[in-house]
Amino acid sequence: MLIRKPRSNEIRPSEITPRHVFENRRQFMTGVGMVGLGAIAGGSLGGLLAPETASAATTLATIKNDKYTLAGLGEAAPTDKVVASTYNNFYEFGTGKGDPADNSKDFQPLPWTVTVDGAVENPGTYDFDDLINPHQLEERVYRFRCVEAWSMVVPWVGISLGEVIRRLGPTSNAKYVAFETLYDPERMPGQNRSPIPWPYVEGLRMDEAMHDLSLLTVGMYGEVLPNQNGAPIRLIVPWKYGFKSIKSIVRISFVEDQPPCTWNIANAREYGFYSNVNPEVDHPRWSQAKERIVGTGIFAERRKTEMLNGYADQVGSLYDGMDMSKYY
Ligand SMILES: Nc1nc2c(c(=O)[nH]1)N[C@H]1C(S)=C(S)[C@@H](COP(=O)(O)O)O[C@H]1N2
Ligand SMILES: [Mo]
Repeated sequence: MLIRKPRSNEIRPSEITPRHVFENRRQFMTGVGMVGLGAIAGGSLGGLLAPETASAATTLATIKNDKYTLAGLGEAAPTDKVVASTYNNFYEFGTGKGDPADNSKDFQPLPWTVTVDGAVENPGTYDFDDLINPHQLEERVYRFRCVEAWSMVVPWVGISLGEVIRRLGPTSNAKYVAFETLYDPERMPGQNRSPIPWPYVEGLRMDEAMHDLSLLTVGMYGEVLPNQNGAPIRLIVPWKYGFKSIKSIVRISFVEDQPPCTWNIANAREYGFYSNVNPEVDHPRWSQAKERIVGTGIFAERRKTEMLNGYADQVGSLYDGMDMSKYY
């Protein structure tokens, strides 16, 4: 499918349409079903996020995906929004949990482009607006489990990664998808130090990337993604440890060989390519059997970590016959 390259002088409908009209139209579109990624009739996410309008319109219209809900996780409430946006790992803005929120305040995510290359029919540099159709945004509540043995429950907003990949058209040589974060030390001050090599890179096997659970994420709690959570576009792969969910993506490459991943480069013994959440395979320095629920206080009871973070029914078959302790 053709991905539309906008002319630079084109006025985007969301820039001229009042938000309530835009959102009503969006609701109408929901009833009709999915629309094509390129053929957007009205509205663009970038328009909503543009500096002139951002303060007035950071709320995103979403389709609530009823497969991935709070109830489905057995939860009554998500993690507090303030907690989820002030307790972060985003080394590009510092290694402390509060650093990303403190040091990303002035980061301007837009304009933003994502370069698509490798074994793919539609390579190119895409404007954020051409990759993400605002009419397809879904809200999905996922449990999110960091390798450091803490977890959160977050209502993410995004679009199925597989949906986007299908339109980009990987060729039969594409066995893996590699992702890369922006490298710009002036805008990401943590990159002036090297606790890990830059740019941050990650990857998935093609079947993992195509799985419905893999979410190309642009928002959370019904609003655009805060800078510290990986604006404007990041990955969420809920059955894997959090570090697979790479933030602020500028490149998507379709490749034949297993791509390098930042934490694996930094410490291969501790962090593997797969990094599937697994209570039975301990990290060399700590147990993965339980997790602390972020925001519940240090004396709160720990939760038992579930196989594949509770998504085993959905993704377990991806690893049939694979020794998960060898391929950790
Ligand atoms: N580019 C980049 N992506 C990243 C990281 C990072 O440091 N840089 N940290 C990872 C880790 S370890 C985790 S647990 C999650 C944290 O996501 P959150 O801050 O939105 O909870 O982001 C992941 N993605
Ligand atoms: Mo993490």
